[in-house]
Order: sequence, then C-alpha cells, then structure tokens
Amino acid sequence: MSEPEIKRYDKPAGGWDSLKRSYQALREEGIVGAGARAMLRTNQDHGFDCPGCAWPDRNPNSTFEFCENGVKAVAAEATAKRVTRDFFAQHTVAELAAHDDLWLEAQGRLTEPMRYDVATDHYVPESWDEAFATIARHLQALASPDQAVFYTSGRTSNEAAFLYQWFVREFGTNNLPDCSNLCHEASGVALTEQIGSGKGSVTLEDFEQAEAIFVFGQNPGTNHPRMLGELRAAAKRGCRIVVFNPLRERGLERFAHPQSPSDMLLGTQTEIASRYFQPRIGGDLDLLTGLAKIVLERDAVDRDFIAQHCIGFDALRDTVFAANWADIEADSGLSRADIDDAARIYIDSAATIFCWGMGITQHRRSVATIQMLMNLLLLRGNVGKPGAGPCPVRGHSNVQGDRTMGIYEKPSEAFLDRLGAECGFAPPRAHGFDVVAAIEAMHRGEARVFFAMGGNFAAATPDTHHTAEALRRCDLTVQVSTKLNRSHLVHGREALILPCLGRSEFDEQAEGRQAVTVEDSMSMVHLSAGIRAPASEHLRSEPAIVAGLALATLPRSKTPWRELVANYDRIRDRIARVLPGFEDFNARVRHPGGFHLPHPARERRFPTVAQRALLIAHPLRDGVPDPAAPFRLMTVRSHDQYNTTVYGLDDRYRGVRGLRRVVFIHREDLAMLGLRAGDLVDLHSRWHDGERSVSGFTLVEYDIPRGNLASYFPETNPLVPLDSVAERAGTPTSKAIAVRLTPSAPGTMAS
Ligand SMILES: Nc1nc2c(c(=O)[nH]1)N[C@H]1C(S)=C(S)[C@@H](COP(=O)(O)OP(=O)(O)OC[C@H]3O[C@@H](n4cnc5c(=O)[nH]c(N)nc54)[C@H](O)[C@@H]3O)O[C@H]1N2
Ligand SMILES: Nc1nc2c(c(=O)[nH]1)N[C@H]1C(S)=C(S)[C@@H](COP(=O)(O)OP(=O)(O)OC[C@H]3O[C@@H](n4cnc5c(=O)[nH]c(N)nc54)[C@H](O)[C@@H]3O)O[C@H]1N2
Ligand SMILES: [Mo]
Repeated sequence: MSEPEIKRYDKPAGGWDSLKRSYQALREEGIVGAGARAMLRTNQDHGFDCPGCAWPDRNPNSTFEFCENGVKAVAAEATAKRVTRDFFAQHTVAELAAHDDLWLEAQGRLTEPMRYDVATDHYVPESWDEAFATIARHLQALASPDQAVFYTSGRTSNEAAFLYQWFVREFGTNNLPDCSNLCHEASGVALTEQIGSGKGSVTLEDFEQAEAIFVFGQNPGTNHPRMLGELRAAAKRGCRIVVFNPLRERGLERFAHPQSPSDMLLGTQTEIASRYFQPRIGGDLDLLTGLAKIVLERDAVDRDFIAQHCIGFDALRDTVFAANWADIEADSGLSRADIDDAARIYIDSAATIFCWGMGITQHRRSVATIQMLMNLLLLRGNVGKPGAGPCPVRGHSNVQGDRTMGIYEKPSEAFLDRLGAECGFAPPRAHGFDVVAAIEAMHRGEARVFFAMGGNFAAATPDTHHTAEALRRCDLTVQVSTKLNRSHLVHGREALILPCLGRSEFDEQAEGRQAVTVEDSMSMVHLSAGIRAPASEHLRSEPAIVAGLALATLPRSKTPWRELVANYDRIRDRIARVLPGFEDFNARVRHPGGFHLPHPARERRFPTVAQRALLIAHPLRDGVPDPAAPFRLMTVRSHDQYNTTVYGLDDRYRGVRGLRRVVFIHREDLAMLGLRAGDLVDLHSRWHDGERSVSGFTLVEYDIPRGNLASYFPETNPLVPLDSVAERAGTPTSKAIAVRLTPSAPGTMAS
C-alpha cells in the first residue's frame, strides 16, 4: 500500500501508468494468467459484458478494447481469494464492521449462503432451501406485500431483472427501488416528459459525425474510460469538445491511448477539450440559460424543426430573456464572455451531442437542468439527425436494461397490462417506494423485509446513520452478493447472505449452459456469457435465486419458475411478448453485436401527451446561501473505486496517493480559514433537522472554484440529509451539500 502523498500528476490520462495499474490489480487478486485471458474476452462477441460501466462497445466481434477500470472490475470478480465459512467463524460481525470498505472488498468472493446468528454475532452456514424457507416465512407473515422492499443494483442481467420484477409483482407489490433512484433518475424524469423517452438517443456512429460534443458534469477518464477513445477520435478529426466541470479532470484534458502504438512508444497524446470551463457546483442551469439567451438573441434556432416538432417556444423564450446576466454570471461562476465563447461553438456546429453525468443529476434542480440541456438541443434541431442528440451516460453496466425490464417503482399502466396478460396474474397498481421512500418506510417500521439483488444499499445511500437505523429495524434483510460489503454488517434482526455467480462465470442450468443479455447506455442489447468456472460450487445464478424464492414464497403460483430457469430462452420469449422492441428477441440477440432498441426521437417522433417535443421553461431562482454553511460540497468517485467498492487508496489523476479521507479546496479558501494543506478538518452539513458531521479529512489545495469543495463517497454519505433530494426525481443531492469546516480535534488521525 502506498504512503499518503499529495503530488500533482502531470501526465495525460491513460498511458503506461494505466497499464501498470491494471497489471497490479490482476497481481493483487492472484490471477495474472487467468485474469488476463478473461480480460481478452470482455465485451467480445463470445465473452461476457464488462461488469464495469454502461459505455457501449465498438466492434464487439473484432478489436479488444483495453480499459484500466474495466480490468479492475473484472479482476475484483475473478479474484482468487475466497470468503468461506471459516472466515465467518473467525470474525464476529462487530469485528468485521470495524474494518474499512477496502479491507472488506479485499477478502474475496463469497462462497455459500450464510445466516446471521444473533446469539454468537457470527454468520453461520445455511442451505439454500433453508434460506428460501426463511425468506418465504417472513414474506408470508407480512400484513401486506407492501411491507417488503426489493432493491436492485444495475449489474443484474435482463433475464434476472425480468424474472425478479415478475416475482415481486406476483407477490403483490411495486416496491422496486433501484440504484437509478440514486443516479440518473432525473434524466429519465426530464426526458420522458419532454421527448417521450427517458433514454439517450445517440449511438457511437453519432460520435463519428458530431461537429461538437459538450460534456457536462461527467468524469469519463475514471468512470467511462472507453469513452475517451471516442473523444480522442472526435478531437483528432476536428470535432470541438467543450467541457463544463468545476474540476479539471485529466481525462477530459489529454489522453494517451494505451492501445495506440504511437501514443505508447512515442509519447504522443491527444488534447481532448477544445474549451474547458469551470463553473461553480450547481451553476449549470444558469450557464445553460446564458447559452440559450445567446442562441435566441442571435436567432440561431432551427425554425422549421421547432414549428414542426416542438411546443412551448414562446414561454421558454420569455423566461430565458427574463433572466439577467448579473445573476447568470454570479451563480454559474462563468463570465458572459466565456458563455459567449461556448455559445459560438454551439451555434457554429451543425450537429452537437450533449453528454452528462452525476454532476448534473445529483442536484436539487437536476430535472430542470436536464430539461434546459434538452431545450438547447431542441432549439437547434439537434435530435433525430446524424451526429446529434442527448447522451446521459449511464453508470452500472445494465442499469438501463433493468429499467427496460420493469425494475421501477412507478411502472406505467401499459406495462402492467401487458405483464399481467402475458404472465397470468393481476399486477398491483399502486406505485411503490423509491430508495429514499424505502429508507423512510423501514425507519418508521412500515417496511419490515428488505431484499437486495446486488449492490451495497447501506453504503451507497445517503444519511448513513439514519439508513443504518432503518435497516436494523427490519425483521429480515437479505443480500444477494458476490463480495463482502457493508450491507452484510448493517442488517435486520435476521439476515441472510446469498452468494451469486458473477458475469464472468459459467451459468449451468438444467438444460445446459446459459447466456444472459444486457442493454448499454446507447440501447444496444447483446449477449453475455461467462467463460470461467464459478468461484464456488454453491453459487447460484440470480435467475435461479429468484426462482427458488418464488417457489418457496408462492406455493400456489401458476408460473413455471423451474422451466423458465432451466433455459433462459424461455424468459426471453416472455420478455419478447411483454416489451415492445424485443420482438423475436432470441433470434435477434444472437446476431453478432446484438440489436438496437428503437428510440422514437431518432425518427423525430416524440410520443409525449402532445405528440411533440416540449420546450419547458425553468426560471432561475435566487440561491440563498447559508452563512453558517458557506461551502458547497460535491461527493465524487476516486480513480480506484467502483461506487462503494474500494479497490485502492489512490486517485492518480488528481494526485492523491494512499488516502481517501481528503477534501479538495481552493487556495484562497484555505487562507481565509487560516488553515493549510495537510491540516485535518471535520465537515458539518447544515439542514433543517440539525447538523451532520464527519471527521478527520485531510485538506488538499486544488484547482476548484472558490466556495466549492470535493470529497469521495461513500465516506461522506453521513453528510447527505435523507430528505435533501432532487425535485420530482427524488435523487439525493450528493453533489450539493452545504457544509462548514472546523479543524479536527488534536490527536485525530488521518486515514
Ligand atoms: N471506475 C468506475 N467506473 C464507474 C463507476 C465507478 O465508481 N468507478 N461508477 C459507475 C456509475 S454507477 C456511474 S453513475 C458513473 C458515474 O460517472 P460520473 O458521472 O463521472 O460520476 P462522478 O465521479 O460522481 O463525477 C461527477 C463529475 O461531475 C463533476 N461535477 C460535480 N458537480 C458538478 C456540477 O454542479 N456541475 C458540473 N458541470 N459538474 C459537476 C465532478 O467534478 C465530476 O467530474 O460511472 C460508472 N462507472
Ligand atoms: N454520496 C454519493 N453517494 C452515491 C453516489 C455519489 O455520487 N455520491 N452515486 C450513486 C450512484 S450513481 C449509484 S449507481 C449508487 C450505487 O449503489 P449500488 O449499486 O447499491 O452499489 P455498488 O457499490 O455498485 O454495489 C457493489 C456491490 O454489489 C455486489 N455485486 C457486484 N457484482 C454483482 C453481481 O453481479 N450480482 C450481484 N447480485 N451482486 C453483485 C457486490 O457484493 C458489491 O459489494 O451509489 C450512489 N451513491
Ligand atoms: Mo450510478
């Protein structure tokens, strides 16, 4: 492990350091030979889909695309280390809970079902049948099915997700919160209302044709490294790339492609961003309003497109004109001249893509901001033509597919009608809990059973202490997992760990070896088949776990659970009959590269209530800064983590080594506070119900706007108040926490 050190990193993203770190990840997991082979089959036609991010694959049947963080994700799953019954016999849960997330992750793959034993505070082995019987007993004892909550993280395959929501709805509830509620929910809400589909409309071919690509609030160098390949190619052919990000993220500045011989041997690199703007955190609605003002003032709108396809133009124009430049400049932190430069690039481009990530979605006004992004695209007809359109860059590798399959607490009537008709039961109609509502319901004692299909609910969610109380009040918590994590240690009165197969592993069922399918961020659906022996003979696939659960819980069900799981083609046949766009699913998904789901906006069809695209006005509001909490904190990912999974303590591109409890701050803010880089501070967030605090964070002087701070999650999740959420989307405002800083008490240790 590296010694703590803060030192500016001057190299481009990618390059040799990226190869070195990948090799190190494989070595640490003890899998150099096998891991390397697994890598070569990731995102290939006859291999498995990378369990990392949702960025699509280019030429899935030809070149292998190297990605450092993809290697880390596969290595983490393919690790040679194992968590066995002996491990649990050696450690009480209290002992395990004292370890950090890095240590928990480093213990290896879970190997058999375990049950929490309150008498000894240990997890003890349990057979699958006993485990299913325990869950069934709890579910059947509930006064209402709505007292159970079924969470999903976004790695779950389409087949597992479809079967899971089927079981949950046949059981009788729509309580299907998912990681989307913490992630791109606002994109879905904004775009569905506006253009009639919650997904992005662009494809990789559009990246080849765009004249400009704008990237808002996203850090692809760390979180979607394969996107850098597209941005590099675009930059090389003269496409203008414009970035809006409070931090100068290295991957958006310059990139040396690890697969380019000249980049690697001659040390060449590509400048990515033609212009890099550093707005203040939360300043995007303001700067977008500024951009729209200039586009409208110069009459640089696509009149024909607006006349034919849009409604709401006059109201949008009036609202945008009503905003004044002084407010826009003050709140965005950008000058009118900067915004004018960006507007000029936008106006000069005949085809523009807007990409965005968590820097846009995890804010109070995220839906308004995304609608403003879409307004700007619509004003210039940048949708439904080559090289243009919205591109919300999704996180988990199948988070978009899970939603398509019906993992959603607010399903449409049309979906429920089709599901009920095909599957022969009457789905519940009342909407269910999203993540925040589920935590509130568990805390009140209203929800009593919590079941998680993957993920790490206890660490990924806001308000860590409150959420822990909520989980501890449950009668039963169940985690279907591949690796040990915090959610196994923060549990209900009874608790189960159900270990499952990972994507890289063979999935052997009654009728032979199975493949699953996933949908990437650009709506391509393709097959994924494991290529390695399972980490343990006791693991079950996620679909098989759902079937086991359903057979135990719903003894009178007419659903042929066993047959469905014996051969996943049968699940796909059902999907094909329930979901539009999946006709002939089994045949089409076997074409090399899979198939693309139709996106109406690509044909300039906008299936909203009005059958038009909506231009939606969002007036700026005065921010009222709280003098007692003058800083705005964003919680982001380091280069060595996958959400709550911590692979290492380094954040290479940001120059941090060997520690995670850091807070990035502007030099003048340090001076103002009378503090120095390296000092330890406590962070206190202010909210109507009081203050929340975390302690012992090392100050790091950084190029960040004044008044803004950045730190990593999950360490900072105790600061995020549960009811501080995005309007209409309910997403926790993890990028906009009002905080104050105080020096840590003497003797506090850096960590
Ligand atoms: N290796 C790796 N890959 C991942 C993940 C991972 O943890 N590790 N997570 C996956 C998941 S689930 C997701 S959702 C994605 C997340 O991918 P990203 O969306 O890139 O997520 P974050 O790391 O939260 O980075 C947010 C970015 O937005 C910027 N930002 C913050 N606030 C603002 C703001 O107000 N305005 C603007 N313009 N910018 C802002 C931050 O400086 C940062 O660059 O990545 C996925 N891929
Ligand atoms: N403060 C703050 N909080 C955030 C965010 C933020 O930016 N700031 N980002 C949010 C976002 S965008 C997201 S998506 C959420 C993520 O929230 P989650 O999806 O709940 O969390 P992960 O950390 O991705 O889950 C990791 C765990 O998943 C399990 N796992 C891995 N692979 C598999 C598999 O194939 N099957 C099963 N069953 N389990 C598997 C492993 O046991 C691992 O420990 O976090 C959110 N929380
Ligand atoms: Mo996410």
